Amino acid sequence: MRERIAQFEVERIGFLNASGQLLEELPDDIADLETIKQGYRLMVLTRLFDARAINLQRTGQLGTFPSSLGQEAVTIGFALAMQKNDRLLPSYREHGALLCRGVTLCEQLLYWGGDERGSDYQHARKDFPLAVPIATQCLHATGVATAVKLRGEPQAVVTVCGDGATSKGDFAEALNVAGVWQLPLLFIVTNNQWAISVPRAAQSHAETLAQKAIAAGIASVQVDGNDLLAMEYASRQALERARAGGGSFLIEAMTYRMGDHTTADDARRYRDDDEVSGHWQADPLARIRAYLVEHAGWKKADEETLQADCQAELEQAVADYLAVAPQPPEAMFDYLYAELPQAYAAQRQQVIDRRGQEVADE
Ligand SMILES: Cc1ncc(C[n+]2csc(CCOP(=O)(O)OP(=O)(O)O)c2C)c(N)n1
Ligand SMILES: [Mg+2]
Repeated sequence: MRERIAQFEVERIGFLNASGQLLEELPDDIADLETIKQGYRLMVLTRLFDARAINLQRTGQLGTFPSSLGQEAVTIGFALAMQKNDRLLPSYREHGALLCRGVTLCEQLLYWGGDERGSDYQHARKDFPLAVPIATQCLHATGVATAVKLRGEPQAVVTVCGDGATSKGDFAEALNVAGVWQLPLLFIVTNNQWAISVPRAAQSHAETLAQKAIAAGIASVQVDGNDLLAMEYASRQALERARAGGGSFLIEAMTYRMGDHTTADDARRYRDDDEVSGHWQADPLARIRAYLVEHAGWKKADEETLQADCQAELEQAVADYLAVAPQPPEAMFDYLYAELPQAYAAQRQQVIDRRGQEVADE
């Protein structure tokens, strides 16, 4: 006997072509124009922030920084779809989502400047700090989603990781438990085609990354991640479903990392300029701006005002960041434990004593 016992397919969602024109009629419950304008503003601010952060790093005023250039529609699209009390467990390239959640530019600069106070978000108290260890946040998110579910809370949880992260055990384990326990959890896989110097094709032989959810019994879709409308829409549907008890969901967001991996990388050593410049034709900002021009009467003057406002907001944040007095060296012991273990307490005291000695020697 031989019969088909299961069948799977992966759909792709996109509403706008690369020039911002509609590919099909929009669904009735597409985001309203005010939400899209808010999203566009955050995209502009994020792009300016990105460039400024790199300048600060190059002039010794910030630590290593990972650019999100080209990925703004992914990160802002899903964040726009979240409700205030949903919880976010981000990776390190989610500057735009953090902004949307109410994390300030100054807090983000503090974090990338090596100051732990930047992770103590004043407005997004229940969101998690960035996770730099790859894919670990996916497992943390299953814990948070389990707590939400056990408490019977009506919220959903979102976690974000990259294409490279999907090769890690943590990712597979998180998907598995999210499926078994039907957790209210949305996985956003930002497929920006690169994991530092490892291209997507060398990462997995699977045709899509969305299909990795299928084995865990989780619904998934591939979305044009450079289309803000599609990202917001697909994320909102997945979150509504999760909040209503429908279980987890995975979105593979197709985009491209336009910049270096971080300020410590030089991507010209492993990829062609031609490949990168070709992707500018799918620039998510130009695309949604074209949509607003056509459907929301967005004018040159609106654009100029927006750019000037964002620039002023950014410069104020940079000034605030640079005015924060650095913490003393012993602060490095202060943010991991509620009560410092004896061994570390002794080391902390040594740091203080040594500094006292240095001051005395001067
Ligand atoms: C556990 C762990 N292993 C290795 C690294 C080093 N590392 C930093 S970023 C990165 C690549 C991640 O690629 P991807 O998941 O595609 O995310 P992207 O950087 O493209 O956003 C690696 C291997 C790390 N941070 N954590
Ligand atoms: Mg990647």
